Amino acid sequence: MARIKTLNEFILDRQDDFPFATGELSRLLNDIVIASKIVNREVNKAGLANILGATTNENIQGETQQKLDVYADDHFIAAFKNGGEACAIASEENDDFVAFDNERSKQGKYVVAFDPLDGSSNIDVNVSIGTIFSIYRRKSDLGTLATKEDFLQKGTEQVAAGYIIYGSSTMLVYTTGKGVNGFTLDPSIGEFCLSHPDMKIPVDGKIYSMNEGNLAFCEDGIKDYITYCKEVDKESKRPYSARYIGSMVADIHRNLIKGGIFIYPATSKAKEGKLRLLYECNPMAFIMEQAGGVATTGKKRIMEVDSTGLHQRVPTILGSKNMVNKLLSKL
Ligand code: AHM
Ligand code: MG
Repeated sequence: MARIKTLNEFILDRQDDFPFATGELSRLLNDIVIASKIVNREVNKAGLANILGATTNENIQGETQQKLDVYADDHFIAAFKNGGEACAIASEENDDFVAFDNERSKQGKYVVAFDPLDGSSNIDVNVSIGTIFSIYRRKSDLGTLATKEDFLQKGTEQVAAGYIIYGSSTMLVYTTGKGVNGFTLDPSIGEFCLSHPDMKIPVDGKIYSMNEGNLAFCEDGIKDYITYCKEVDKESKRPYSARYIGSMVADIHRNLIKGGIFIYPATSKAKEGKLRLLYECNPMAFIMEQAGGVATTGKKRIMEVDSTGLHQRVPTILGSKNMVNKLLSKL
């Protein structure tokens, strides 16, 4: 029988993969794992516990927060605060970043930006959702309170990034810049186990993922590409399949495994698109590039976009190299 490798064993084996490795980053990842297991437990019983449905609060972007969003946010923040390896966090659910004001956390070398429950409008209908995280080394001095500048770094500065998908099974996928590895939660032992070593996105694919309801508001290059996806051409295996869950983590996870392109472009209604650079696009771009794919705004590499605000949005195109390059040729 093949020996199962747990995430903890994997991290110990690959300690040298962690930039500036002295164990803190591994412990930080472990904090994420703990919080994700708690969130997973709640997500799994969302229909049972009286936790479904919207709160009356709106977050900074005017979206109604779901109770599970708040629950997930609280648990991830608590894990980071108690862990002591992060000096501050920024999340989709908080207008401003939160700097931890205790002596241990102030010595933390890292800041974490995260979306606690992405795709949360899908919670009520039992569709896959996810957590996305991005880790940076702080810029401010150790021992002081973290500052906003600690977060406003380019995606190229990320030291680790990943996502957890709460799907038909729960998986953690992450990178520290040495490839991408995926772990599936075995509920019987409560451990993430290595199930998808060294993930690579196929160079080509047959899936395009976009909210085509917005197509009328997109620039011509995007419209041309979507027309191209639907054209019949046996040699290039078109028409492609349209697959759009509306949960970024699930759409990207599928395309990462099967090959495909994910597009959330700028529209005349949303000039910068919808997705957030800091805690949605940069971490997914890091994973995509580490898996051999491409991540661009259409104009430049996502990870080279200057970071100007915690909730900054950017047009997002991610996926198989040949598909993204084809789209870029039309812009
Ligand atoms: P959220 O962070 O508020 O959940 O929004 C992000 C989600 C992504 O998961 C998904 O790709 C996108 O919004 C879907 O948006 P739309 O409904 O406009 O297609
Ligand atoms: Mg989100």
